[in-house]
Amino acid sequence: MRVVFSFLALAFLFTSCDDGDIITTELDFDDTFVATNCDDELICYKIKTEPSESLSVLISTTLEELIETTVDLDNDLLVNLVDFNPVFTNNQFNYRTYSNTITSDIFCSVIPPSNLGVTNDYPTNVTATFEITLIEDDNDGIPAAFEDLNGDGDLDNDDTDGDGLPNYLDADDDGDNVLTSTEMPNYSTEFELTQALDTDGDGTPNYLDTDDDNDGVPTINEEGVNTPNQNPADDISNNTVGADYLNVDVVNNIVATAYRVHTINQEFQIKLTLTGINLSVLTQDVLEFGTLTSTNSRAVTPTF
Ligand SMILES: [Ca+2]
Ligand SMILES: [Ca+2]
Ligand SMILES: [Ca+2]
Ligand SMILES: [Ca+2]
Repeated sequence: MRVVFSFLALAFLFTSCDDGDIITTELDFDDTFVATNCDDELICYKIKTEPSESLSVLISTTLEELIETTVDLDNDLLVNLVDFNPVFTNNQFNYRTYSNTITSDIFCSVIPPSNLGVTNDYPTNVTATFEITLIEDDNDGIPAAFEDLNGDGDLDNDDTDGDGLPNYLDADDDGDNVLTSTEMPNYSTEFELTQALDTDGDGTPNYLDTDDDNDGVPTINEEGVNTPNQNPADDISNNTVGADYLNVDVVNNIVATAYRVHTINQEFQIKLTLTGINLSVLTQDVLEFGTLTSTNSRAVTPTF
């Protein structure tokens, strides 16, 4: 329903009349857009068929510059967007119609396709305003809401192992070098904390328990079989029982010296609004161009 509403809203934006102007243009583009680096610039565009039309705007930036992050001043394991609201002026905007079917390769191709059959081309200069949001998650199988251990609604102040990574970004919440996803085999979309594995039955689920088998040797030190590789899950003396950190009868104690590398997934939501549109066929000068979602990841290793 939300998408349908957006379509209608966009169509209305371009079909309203003023002072008797006859507006024949009706746009019903999707509310997402595509962005491609083109030389030193970024082209943001959207295309449709039946009829073939395109909207495009060329902006003096790159996708990498838009989503650039910088290390947090208070915690070098965290990052922040350099600019969450960049504005660019004097960008070339084109609304085009075509007689032939078009594909995305009409933009920024070394050899543009021939016979596009452009029937109308409406160019103008616009101001492009971005609103960028960065959402990070450890994708460890524990929904972020359950990583708010003290229930105060603030995800940043829950850090079970004290390594500087709050639990919702920490793929190894208890800091025992066994990934939370490995310690949570019972994960389901209907997640309940009571489903969490608790091998030693001490009331603390494995993913928050630093001695999972309660044998007195911290899980992070149970790396006696292989050369320590910051992964106790692959140290198995008895295949029947499983990894030594879950085997109360194996108590190899190799003192750990490092945390494992942590991967943090990133989702950048990039919303673009164009203003200052000055086209004879349109009366409005503002266009909610749409939203682009870009994903990435980063790796950090907390100080041991
Ligand atoms: Ca942590
Ligand atoms: Ca976590
Ligand atoms: Ca554990
Ligand atoms: Ca053990």
